[in-house]
Amino acid sequence: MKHLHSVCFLLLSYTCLLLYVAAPASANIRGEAEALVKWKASLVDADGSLSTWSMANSTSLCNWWHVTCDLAGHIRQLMLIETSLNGTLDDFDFPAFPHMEKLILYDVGLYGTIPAGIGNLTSLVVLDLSRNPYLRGAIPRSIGQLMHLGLLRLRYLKLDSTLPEEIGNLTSLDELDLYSVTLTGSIPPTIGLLVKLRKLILRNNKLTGRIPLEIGNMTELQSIELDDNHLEGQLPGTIIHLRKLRYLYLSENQLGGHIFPELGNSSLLDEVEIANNNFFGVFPSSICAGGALKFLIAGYNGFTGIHRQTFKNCTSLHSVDFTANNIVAELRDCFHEHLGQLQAMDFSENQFYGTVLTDWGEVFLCNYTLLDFLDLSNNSLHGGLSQCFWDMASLMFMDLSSNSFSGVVPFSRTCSVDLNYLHLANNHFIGAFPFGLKKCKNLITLDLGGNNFSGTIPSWISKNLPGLKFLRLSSNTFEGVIPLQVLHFHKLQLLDLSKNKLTGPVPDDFSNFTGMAHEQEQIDYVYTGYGVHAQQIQIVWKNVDHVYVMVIAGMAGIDLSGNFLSQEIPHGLTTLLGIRYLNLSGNHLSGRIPKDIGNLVLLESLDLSRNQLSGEIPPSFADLKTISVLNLSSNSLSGRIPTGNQLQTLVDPSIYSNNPGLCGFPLEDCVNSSTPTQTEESQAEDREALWLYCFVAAGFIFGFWLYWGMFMFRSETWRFSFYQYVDNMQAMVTKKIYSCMSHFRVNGAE
Ligand SMILES: *[C@@H]1O[C@H](CO)[C@@H](O)[C@H](O)[C@H]1NC(C)=O
Ligand SMILES: *[C@@H]1O[C@H](CO)[C@@H](O)[C@H](O)[C@H]1NC(C)=O
Ligand SMILES: *[C@@H]1O[C@H](CO)[C@@H](O)[C@H](O)[C@H]1NC(C)=O
Ligand SMILES: *[C@@H]1O[C@H](CO)[C@@H](O)[C@H](O)[C@H]1NC(C)=O
Ligand SMILES: *[C@@H]1O[C@H](CO)[C@@H](O)[C@H](O)[C@H]1NC(C)=O
Ligand SMILES: *[C@@H]1O[C@H](CO)[C@@H](O)[C@H](O)[C@H]1NC(C)=O
Ligand SMILES: *[C@@H]1O[C@H](CO)[C@@H](O)[C@H](O)[C@H]1NC(C)=O
Ligand SMILES: *[C@@H]1O[C@H](CO)[C@@H](O)[C@H](O)[C@H]1NC(C)=O
Ligand SMILES: *[C@@H]1O[C@H](CO)[C@@H](O)[C@H](O)[C@H]1NC(C)=O
Ligand SMILES: *[C@@H]1O[C@H](CO)[C@@H](O)[C@H](O)[C@H]1NC(C)=O
Ligand SMILES: *[C@@H]1O[C@H](CO)[C@@H](O)[C@H](O)[C@H]1NC(C)=O
Ligand SMILES: CC(=O)N[C@H]1CO[C@H](CO)[C@@H](O)[C@@H]1O
Repeated sequence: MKHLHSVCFLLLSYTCLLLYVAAPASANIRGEAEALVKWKASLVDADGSLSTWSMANSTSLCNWWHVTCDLAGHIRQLMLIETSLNGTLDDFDFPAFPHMEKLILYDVGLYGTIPAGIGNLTSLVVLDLSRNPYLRGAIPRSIGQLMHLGLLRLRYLKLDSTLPEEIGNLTSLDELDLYSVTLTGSIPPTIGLLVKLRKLILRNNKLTGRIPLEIGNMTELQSIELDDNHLEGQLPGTIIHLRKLRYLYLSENQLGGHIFPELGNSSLLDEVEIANNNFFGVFPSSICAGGALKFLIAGYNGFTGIHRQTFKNCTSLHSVDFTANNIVAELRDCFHEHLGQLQAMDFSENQFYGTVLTDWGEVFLCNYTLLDFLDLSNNSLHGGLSQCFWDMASLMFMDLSSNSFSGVVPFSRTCSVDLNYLHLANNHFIGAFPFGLKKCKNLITLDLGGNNFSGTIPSWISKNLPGLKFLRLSSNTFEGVIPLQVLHFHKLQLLDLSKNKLTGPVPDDFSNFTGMAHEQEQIDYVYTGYGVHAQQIQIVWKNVDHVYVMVIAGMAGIDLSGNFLSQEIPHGLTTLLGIRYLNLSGNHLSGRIPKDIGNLVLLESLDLSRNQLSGEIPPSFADLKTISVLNLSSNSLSGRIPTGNQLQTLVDPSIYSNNPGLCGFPLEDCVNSSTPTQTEESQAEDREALWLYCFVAAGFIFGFWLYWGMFMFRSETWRFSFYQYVDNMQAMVTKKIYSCMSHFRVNGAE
């Protein structure tokens, strides 16, 4: 009996316990269903993605779309991706979901703010509200209550708020990703409490102030992405405690100071990007001490030197970019040992000096057989170019412009099949057009300008370099005629042969010269393993000599100025409807300006000055509707300057000066307006006057006869004859008017 009692008691207690646990559980589950249905009611749900959410279905909550339950039937995950709900979170009853571990509302059309109630999701491990660009306002402080949160991802919102210091309460956080959410203010020092954080992504915001020292406490950090903010001050020294750091992205801020040598100690350091800041001093010696560094991007800073040992141990380095610093250093000192993996090297716009040959004549750069991008432009390097450059099998882009390289470009029987871009401009190279280029069949850009190349332009260039789009040979001493074959380049967009000693006529069959025949819509980016670069080429455009960066499509033009070219301007030029500039100034061109020049409607800059052109300026000039720089001075042009909307804006008379026969705006008025070169306006006026004149005369004669004839011929027969006569008369006068008008029209069209 006693035993029975005990068993009964036990059973009873167990049932009670079950009831106690189960009853509230089902009540909670019903509450979760109600909460979802209530939120759904506040949304538009245009695409029906929530159609299963209904109280009629509340018993099968775990089968509702986008919902996942735990074993007890509570909602563990709510995951909506790329739907259009068009609503807010205001009616989301957060306390109803104490078991929710994952809330993902990615690109669902939310607007409004993130409610403070979100802090009630105390079991939450993953929170992602990315790509709801109309979600505004603060990150609620209550976010700090999410003690279990491992991932907080809010990308591409427009919060316009600060990062609350309560962020430091999220001590379980593994990844904090607030990429492009318009964060303002500074990074709170409490961030240092996130000692488990591996990824810190605050890229592309408006953060100000310094990087807090406390960052050094986050010893699990592998990735720091703070690029594209307004951060300032020095890099905190504590960062060297981050022994697991692999990726350090700090580009595009206003950070300054020195880079400390210990940064390279991390044996895992893989990528360092610190471009576009104000870092200065000598770049430390040991950036590769860890041995794993692959990318070092440090352009657009104020570094003044580079340590001899900087690239020692950089055996994994792929890309190094120090463009636009102030580095004074001997180039080959920095690379006294073979770093075998290097693919991209950009040391442009510094003051690197020395030769690219070693003391004993052995080349060092060519040992980088994987190199595909080499930019050493705008430094102080000198010496000859080694033949081995042509053997660098991966080379795709090489820019040695604006140095003091000299000598003959060496001959070679080979050329990298990948070589697309070759810039040797503004050096002291001599000799004939480099014969070695004959093998560089895939060149797109060739710039040999500003050297001392001489001899003729070879006729093989268009056949051997069929893909060429940009050819610049200006400011050399090339002589002889322009070979007809130059017009066989069917992709050429830019032809600059200016400032040489070329003679003879401008070749004139442009039928295969199709690269300039229509507007170019493609932007020519340089794609390398290291990244995408904008094409750059030096051109004289609108009287300004500058480096044109092709970030907009459609640059095309011809510059043959400053040679000894003679004969007429070929009419074929007027078929090049894509060109935006044409410069033929400073030659011996004679004859008339082609009458269809107005076809070149994209022309913005036209210079025909300092030639022997004669005749009138063709009226089609008025069709040059985008012309903004024009120069026709110092020719023998005559007659009235045409008028047209765009031409009226060119008010500087000097652009027509030194043409004794020219008149009209902006020069003096033409004295004799009856010359055949009168403007259309005055022609129209004259025509109107003539019409009037002719009609008055006709009316007078007609009326005279009608009136006086009535009196003269009274008898019926006579009267009949008279009206017949009047009819004839009328026909005759009309004929006269027409012949008078057509005579005028012929004159006017001339
Ligand atoms: C209930 O849910 C099931 C599956 O989720 C669905 O097929 C059904 O249409 C729903 N019923 C109602 C009334 O929404
Ligand atoms: C979302 O709803 C608001 C107001 O209810 C409306 O003004 C807006 O046009 C809607 N947006 C879309 C994308 O449907
Ligand atoms: C949460 O963060 C605030 C501000 O940093 C701090 O005052 C508070 O003590 C923290 N609470 C907990 C529980 O850590
Ligand atoms: C965190 O960093 C600060 C500043 O670097 C330091 O003073 C503090 O001792 C660190 N705290 C911990 C717990 O390591
Ligand atoms: C860190 O780097 C510095 C300077 O390069 C060096 O002196 C030091 O020994 C390194 N520390 C460790 C622990 O490797
Ligand atoms: C290069 O590596 C060696 C061996 O790991 C090390 O002793 C030396 O300090 C490193 N030098 C630099 C400049 O990083
Ligand atoms: C470059 O490579 C050649 C042969 O491959 C080798 O003899 C020479 O020592 C290397 N030069 C340097 C500076 O590594
Ligand atoms: C060379 O670099 C200097 C300094 O960065 C710059 O001012 C100049 O424009 C550059 N010249 C060329 C041709 O790029
Ligand atoms: C070209 O050669 C002439 C004569 O030798 C010299 O005066 C001139 O400086 C050289 N120009 C260049 C760009 O090297
Ligand atoms: C145009 O190209 C075709 C085919 O390459 C060639 O036969 C023809 O001679 C060229 N015409 C001119 C004027 O260059
Ligand atoms: C045409 O070329 C000459 C140099 O040959 C230059 O001085 C002039 O500025 C250029 N004209 C225009 C409009 O760019
Ligand atoms: C039940 C519950 O935890 N409610 C809390 C939800 O969040 C708001 C704002 O943080 C608190 O005020 C409530 O107490």
